[in-house]
Amino acid sequence: MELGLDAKVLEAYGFTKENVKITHIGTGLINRTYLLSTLPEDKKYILQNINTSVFTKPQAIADNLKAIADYLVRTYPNYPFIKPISTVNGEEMAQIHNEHWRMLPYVPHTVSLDVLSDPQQAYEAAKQFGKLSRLLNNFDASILEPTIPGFHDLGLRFEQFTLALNTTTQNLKNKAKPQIDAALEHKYILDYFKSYSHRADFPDRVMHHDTKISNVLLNDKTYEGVCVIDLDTIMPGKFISDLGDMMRTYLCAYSENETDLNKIKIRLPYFEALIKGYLSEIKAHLTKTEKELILFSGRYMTYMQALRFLSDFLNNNIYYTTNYPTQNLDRAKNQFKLLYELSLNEKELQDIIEENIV
Ligand code: GN1
Ligand code: MG
Repeated sequence: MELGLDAKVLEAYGFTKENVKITHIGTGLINRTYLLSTLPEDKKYILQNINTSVFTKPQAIADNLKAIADYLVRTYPNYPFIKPISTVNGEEMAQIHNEHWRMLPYVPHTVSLDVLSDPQQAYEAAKQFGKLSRLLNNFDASILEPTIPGFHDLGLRFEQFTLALNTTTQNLKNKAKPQIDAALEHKYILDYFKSYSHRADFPDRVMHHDTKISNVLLNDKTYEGVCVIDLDTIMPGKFISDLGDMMRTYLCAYSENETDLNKIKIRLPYFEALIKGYLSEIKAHLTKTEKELILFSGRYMTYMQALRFLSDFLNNNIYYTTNYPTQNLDRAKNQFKLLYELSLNEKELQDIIEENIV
């Protein structure tokens, strides 16, 4: 069948290929996502194939989402938490020929953006991620199972980079020489994090772990935030993950795929909006240590993503989807440039934080 989608997947959810129209949507690098529209009445659903070489424990995703959904239904019943729709047999996922599929409700009158074109969008998105963490502030994060163990553990990512460096070819090493040097020079970011990680007021929280703008649904007319999506990596983590990944992905007008490094600049109004939106939800719950690490969160996540892209390049592009052989190296260059811009603007950024933290 077209689009690599077996008819049995549709049958698991009570559809046939005659009564639905399927289109490939989304820009994720990991899972495959489809929009399914029923014929003739045009009800919409999201159908996703879970990449089980990345998410090796799809059951953990299902269990986490169930635990959180049950909690939110009890505590904040009006919150639109996007939980999977069961198969006709009452299962949380459909397993077809070793592939895992799930179906999600389609939220009408919403849009998901790939790029931000107005600081207000940063405000709304950050508010949504902050809201999710606020609503889950009293939820026991330890009952969730990490769906990707060590996902945002910079120590692990540095080890993986070292391993890639030790096992790659001389040719790839030569190509990536400046970025390898940059990776080693920035190791102080990891050391700085380690000096904080054992503090008592640096708790594990429920984090989304993938706060890119396309993972927030906005109202299609007012652009107000509605809810967050792409919930595979909701799991225990540190506060810096979500805020830091928003800095990494919202502050520059160009994405991690941009190869013209002159375009990699930081937009201060977006930073201000992001800080205001996030803190409007979560400020009252942040500890002293977390507040101290607000600006650092952007560095932490940008450095980690640079390491991840660089490692994948050295590993011959086995993880991220790429369109050309040096794309992961280009992405790493882009992220190191962003890291540089974060340092360059440190004073202005910290001033904005100080104004909004009181
Ligand atoms: C991956 O698949 P996608 O685009 O939602 C990755 C994130 C990276 C991102 C970089 C499970 O997310 O951690 O930040 O690519 N997700 C996983 O674009 O590795
Ligand atoms: Mg994702």
